[in-house]
Amino acid sequence: MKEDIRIFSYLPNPRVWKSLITAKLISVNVNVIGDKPRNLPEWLWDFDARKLNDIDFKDLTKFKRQSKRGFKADLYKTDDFLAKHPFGTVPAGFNVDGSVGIFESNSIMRAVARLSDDHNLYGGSNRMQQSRIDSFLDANLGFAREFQVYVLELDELNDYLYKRMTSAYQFYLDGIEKALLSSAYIVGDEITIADISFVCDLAQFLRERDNKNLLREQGFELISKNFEKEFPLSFNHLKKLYQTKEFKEVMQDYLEKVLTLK
Ligand SMILES: N[C@@H](CCC(=O)N[C@@H](CS)C(=O)NCC(=O)O)C(=O)O
Repeated sequence: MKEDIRIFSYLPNPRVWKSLITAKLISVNVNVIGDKPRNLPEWLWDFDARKLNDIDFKDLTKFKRQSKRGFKADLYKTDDFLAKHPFGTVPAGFNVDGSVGIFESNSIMRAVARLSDDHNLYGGSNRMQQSRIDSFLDANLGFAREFQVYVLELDELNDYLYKRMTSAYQFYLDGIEKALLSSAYIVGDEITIADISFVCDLAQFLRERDNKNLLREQGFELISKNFEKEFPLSFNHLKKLYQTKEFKEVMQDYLEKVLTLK
């Protein structure tokens, strides 16, 4: 397969789906390399990422790094990986020869979108439209970072975290709901990467619903309990996009358990 962009990550990962859906819509080739989350501590994090064997582990102690977010075990990241990815996170994107690292899932998605000229997924040649798309991507990251912390602390929640997450959720979806009042898509009348990022991040958040009992045991309700009624335009938008071919092929049945899709 011709490779336009390489991504190393744990899999499956909704943050990687942003790039995969974008790539499908514009026929760009994204090569994804990775493994289950629990196996990534047994991988060498690098452009040429590979699974380590027993001998490697002894040789590679110099690459052993304390994990920072979302992993408990130590991780093996090469110096070159950290030069290309200074925050040391996955998904980790690379250009074809590995000389440029692209991090943050929204930015990797933008890099994929930029690889094709004849489409409007990233605003075409309209720079103001591109900037408006960027605005939504930044808003998305604010929401996504908040729920990353929430999900990682889900079995040891406290009032402060719960309130922060509730307010980030309300803030983000209020904005999306308003945007969808005046246009069919988040930015304008055609799909853009702002919609793709919205679907992947919101879908990941809605899997909060898998943890209803865990929340109850700690005296909390699902934050997304009334999502469908409270944010009907966002719900319909999510549902419509999730059911289109390119999204379905990548996301498969990710939302079937937590949303009524009829
Ligand atoms: N906002 C980032 C989040 C990336 C992130 O935080 N990745 C974590 C795993 S969820 C990571 O790679 N941690 C590496 C470490 O702990 O050293 C994105 O969208 O790409």
